[in-house]
Amino acid sequence: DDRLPIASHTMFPKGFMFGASTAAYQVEGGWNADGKGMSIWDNITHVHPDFIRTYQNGDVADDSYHLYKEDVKALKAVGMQLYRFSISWPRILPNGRINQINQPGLDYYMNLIDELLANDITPIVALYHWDLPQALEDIGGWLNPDIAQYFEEYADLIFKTYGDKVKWWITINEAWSVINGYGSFAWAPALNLHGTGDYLAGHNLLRAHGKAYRLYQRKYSHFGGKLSMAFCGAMCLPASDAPEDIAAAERCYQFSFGWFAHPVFKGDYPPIMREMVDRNSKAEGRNVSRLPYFTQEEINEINGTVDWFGLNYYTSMMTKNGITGDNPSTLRDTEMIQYWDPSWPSTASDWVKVVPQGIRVLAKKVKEEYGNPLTIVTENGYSDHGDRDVDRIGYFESHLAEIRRAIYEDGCNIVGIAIWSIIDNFEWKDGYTVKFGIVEVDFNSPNKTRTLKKSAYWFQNYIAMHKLIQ
Ligand code: PNW
Repeated sequence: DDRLPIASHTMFPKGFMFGASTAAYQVEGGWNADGKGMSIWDNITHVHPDFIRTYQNGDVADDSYHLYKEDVKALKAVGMQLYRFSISWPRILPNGRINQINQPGLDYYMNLIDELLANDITPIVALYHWDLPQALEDIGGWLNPDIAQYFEEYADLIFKTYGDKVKWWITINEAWSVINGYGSFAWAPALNLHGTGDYLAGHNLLRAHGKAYRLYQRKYSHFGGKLSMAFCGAMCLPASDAPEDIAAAERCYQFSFGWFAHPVFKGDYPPIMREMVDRNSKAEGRNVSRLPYFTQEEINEINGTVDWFGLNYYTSMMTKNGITGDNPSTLRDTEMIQYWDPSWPSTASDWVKVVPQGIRVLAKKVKEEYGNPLTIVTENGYSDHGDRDVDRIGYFESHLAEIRRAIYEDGCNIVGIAIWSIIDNFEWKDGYTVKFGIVEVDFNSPNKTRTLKKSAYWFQNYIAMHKLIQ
């Protein structure tokens, strides 16, 4: 068995892949270069600079639009085997629709992919990491049912252009984060339609994903690629052994990871979600549930549309039974109260506490819920203010240890990890002051100089040791 441990459980199985992630808006810059259109992040940061705590934006960022070869050099220097990046929809289709194609945008990603392949680095490509064309937001964005077809047409162009070179695809990165842009002020477009807009956006995200998956099956299956979504949430740990807290943690899981994973693996929303939102909607005097229904045709289209599980994990939350949150809201519908255990170390991100054991609990849950799917950890990382890189090493070492336990002791089918992130980048509302990179970027220098941190050298050794023994 070539998956047997090589040198005890301190090492990963043979063939385990190490890599790193980024996202277009967070690294590329070139916000209006060569015919790129506006995204909702260009728009919100320009119209409302105070939306970002530091009044910064992604106009230039790491300038990866011009310096992508430097990124590939950094990946290569560390020994990374995977690079997960995203394509900016408005860089390819400036108004979101297929009637106008921006050739320099297509060329940019072709050059990046070729550079990766020339360096033996496997690309994992996300079609959507939050930077919706503003022109589509102007007609409702993810609230508009037509977006599923716009997304399908965009996906068609991307699969056609890069399908022979890219075998690992993610349609939507973190639908659960995207919906928070509609249900809160957390991210663009910051509509704050809590308990309504979030469910509508989620519904159309799932419809869009289903259409893109079926399209690939119909037209591009000869390329042999594998499609996924990247799923996220904070892992929900029961606050006590009391059955009502265990049930609350289960609801929490189903209202985050389950919201999107259950439909794509099993055809429809988790039954508990259906039940709670329908019940609350009725109690509010609504004749239409705030959680939309799929037609039978949509269920058929969405059911069974992931070939692998993209698992994003940063942190966990203690969860107990109780009612809190705006009325209406997904939090209130879930009937839970959450808090951080005071013993969990903090990071520079207010929502990330260091809870390595959570990733093992999550991986086991994924195995049990969805039949042990092929899994890649598509994000995992630690933030600081440029001052705690040694703690970043501790974070990775402890999480990798839990992933090994998930593999060897729980039998989870995890075959790789792409950490967040290879380089410091634009951390959304936290601007550039919160840093996730294992490579430092000097944002004040004209050529955005990249310098390996200690954590990058740690990974370099770690990966080199695996290559040596394997
Ligand atoms: C990720 N959660 O978002 C994003 O994909 C990245 O773009 C981002 O830079 C990274 O986190 C660090 O912030 C997440 O609640 C948002 O568990 C929320 C959660 C997880 C990931």
